[in-house]
Amino acid sequence: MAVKNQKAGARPILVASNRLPYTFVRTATGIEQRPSPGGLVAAVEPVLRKRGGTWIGWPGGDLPEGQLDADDAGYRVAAVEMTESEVSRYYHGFSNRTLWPLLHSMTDRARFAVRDWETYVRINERFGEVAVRESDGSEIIWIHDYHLLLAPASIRRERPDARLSFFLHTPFPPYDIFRLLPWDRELLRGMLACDLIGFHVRGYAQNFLDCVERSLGARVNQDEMLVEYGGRTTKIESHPIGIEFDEFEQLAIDAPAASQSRREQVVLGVDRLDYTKGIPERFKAFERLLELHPEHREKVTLLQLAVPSRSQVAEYRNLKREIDETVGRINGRFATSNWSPIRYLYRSVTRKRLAALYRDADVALVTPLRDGMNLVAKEFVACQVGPPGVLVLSKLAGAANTMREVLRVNPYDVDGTAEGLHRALEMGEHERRSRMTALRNRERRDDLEHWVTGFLASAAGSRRSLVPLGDADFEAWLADFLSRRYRLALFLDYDGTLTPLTDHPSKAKLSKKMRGALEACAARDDTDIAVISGRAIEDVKAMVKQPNLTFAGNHGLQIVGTDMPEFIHEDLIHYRERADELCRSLQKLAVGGAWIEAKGPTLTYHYRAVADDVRDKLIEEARSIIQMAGYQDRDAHCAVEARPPIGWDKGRAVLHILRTRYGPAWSESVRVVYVGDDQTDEDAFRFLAGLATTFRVGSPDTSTAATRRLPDVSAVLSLIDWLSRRPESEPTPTPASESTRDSGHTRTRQSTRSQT
Ligand code: ADQ
Repeated sequence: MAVKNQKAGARPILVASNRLPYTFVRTATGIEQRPSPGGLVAAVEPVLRKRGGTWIGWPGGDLPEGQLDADDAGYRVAAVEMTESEVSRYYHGFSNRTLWPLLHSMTDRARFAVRDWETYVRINERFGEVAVRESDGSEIIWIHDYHLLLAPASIRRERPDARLSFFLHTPFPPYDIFRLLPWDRELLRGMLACDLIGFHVRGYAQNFLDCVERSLGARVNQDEMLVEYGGRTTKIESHPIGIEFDEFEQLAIDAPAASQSRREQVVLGVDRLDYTKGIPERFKAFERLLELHPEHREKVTLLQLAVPSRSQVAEYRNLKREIDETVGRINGRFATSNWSPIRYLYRSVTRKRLAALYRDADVALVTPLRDGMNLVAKEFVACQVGPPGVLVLSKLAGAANTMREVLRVNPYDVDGTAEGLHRALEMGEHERRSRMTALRNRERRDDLEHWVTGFLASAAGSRRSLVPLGDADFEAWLADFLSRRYRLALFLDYDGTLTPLTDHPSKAKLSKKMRGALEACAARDDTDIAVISGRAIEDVKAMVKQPNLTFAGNHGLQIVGTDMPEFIHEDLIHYRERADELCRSLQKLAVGGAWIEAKGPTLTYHYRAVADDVRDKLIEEARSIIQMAGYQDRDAHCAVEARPPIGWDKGRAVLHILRTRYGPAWSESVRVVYVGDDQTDEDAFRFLAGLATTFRVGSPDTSTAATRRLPDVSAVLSLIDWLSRRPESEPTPTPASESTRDSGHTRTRQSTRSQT
């Protein structure tokens, strides 16, 4: 699709944000186009005007499809349509009632509703579809903000090579807060589909790195701010947003002078009406100022502008009421016949008017309880073209990270904020000028253009990747866990873990290197290896061909180990004949490349070679035959497994091995590492949660209960190789090994070897 106004040399941009820069509202005279409120539009719209491209977003409800016309803007716009109920669940619901408070660390305000989440998923998919439709593949796709955390993944699925970047305008909270969200991992995975993720400040970026490492098991390099997940590397950067400094400054210069000479000092507050902005707390601090410093009475006025925002959400309506009441109370308490302490305007004003108010204010009181950045602080500074005013800024706004010369306050500390305000009102001209000059110089330099250019240069720049997984990673992940006191019990799945997946199980042979690493690891006195597979036990033994290992076949229904008695699940006997019968019934579906792997008491229906158009039908029939035969059907890689419904899985098999080998107190002497790539390994990951370090191989798009991820079989090889070279453990007799000996089950290899 052609892109208008594209500047020579610069890649076109496709911006996706919840709102289009204009909201289309049906009025008595037709459809009216109104600028959308908020910092995002103020920040990004001028960029598209300059560079050209496409903006996709929600037009605001009243726009019939195909009627969008923003030609004047100089860039294309494409609407993402939503029904009223979708707006209610995706926007008012999940975005504003769940994510907004959570991202601002206001956990007690966050509401979690499954249906809101489901709609959020659907709308993000829709954004993805429109982006894919509008993109010709050459653009930098730039997705904005918390409404669209999943959209990158849906674009990436269709466009594996897209240049995808994301900027979050809110804070990103610490791990302990983000993980309250029942869908935290899905959102993190959605974001990691990007090549670049930008945050306002480094602290938010670090919180994000912490979350992806701890919640997803992604590989993170904190120094280089890189994340590797599912074979893709994402750069994480901080890009503090700026404002159109020159434009605000000019508006302030041009604005008409105030009509009369003022006798009062003016303290200005400008915000969207939002509980994160700390408006009631600000009023209370102002009230405290009047209590502590009565000399300001009748001499200072607080002028508060608030743009109406999210009034469909009950909390915002309640906030409005609270603010109205607080203003009434304070004015009632202090007003005199010719002075009201607070002037409160609940409406939007033009930029021109705003610039004049900024210019003429003596103090800007910007006290959010939490804010991604806060543009008001910067706009105030840009408009200080006359005698300089003072900026009192919350330390909890992102802006406080760079705007060092402000008077910093903690908005939760009412007395402290009142004192900060007092100091601002009393500050002498020299100090005001020194502080304001430094602030203005920085904001002039780090303006909006600087932010956009910096972000887009990074988005267009070369893709980075982490150095291949290696010893340093394993050292960091496992060295403490495997401290020298413990033996290692290493559990390994076979297909997809020790060998890459192949089109037929017989082709999945161990590589020479993998065989060597396994041998080296198994040769250690302090390490026991068990291979645990869905294959029949004889089959997996024949593939691995190594003595001294334990083998578990049929997902652990059968186990043979050098140091333990053979195990066959007692209920299996009932299933041998039934499995033969099931095999016969399924034979009729062994067509078009499908085939049946008979594994004694279980079997697998393989459909990897089956053509797409008949696949679903065959799978459905196979499932139904398996269920009719009284078996459980389970998904495997291009296959359906038929498993006896006897409540046994890889997790239980692992526990059986551990208890039999090392006794019931095994966890005091043994450390468990489990590596697998399959759905059936998830049983073990869940079972071993808290008891082992578990690794899921591949499959970045599926959720996992494993502690960490490994991208592929070669990473498994590096892990086993590292395990074979790690420092020897120094085993000491433990109660666990005593009880093992006493119980007569078996002896640990450690005691066996020390006797030889
Ligand atoms: P917002 O939460 O919307 O932005 P903020 O950065 O303060 O907050 O921007 C508000 C914008 O609205 C400013 O440009 C301001 O001039 C304008 N505005 C406020 N009150 C107004 C009024 N009464 N009339 C007219 N205009 C008014 C989100 C994040 C912020 C982040 C921005 C940009 O929450 O932390 O700074 O995005 O990334």
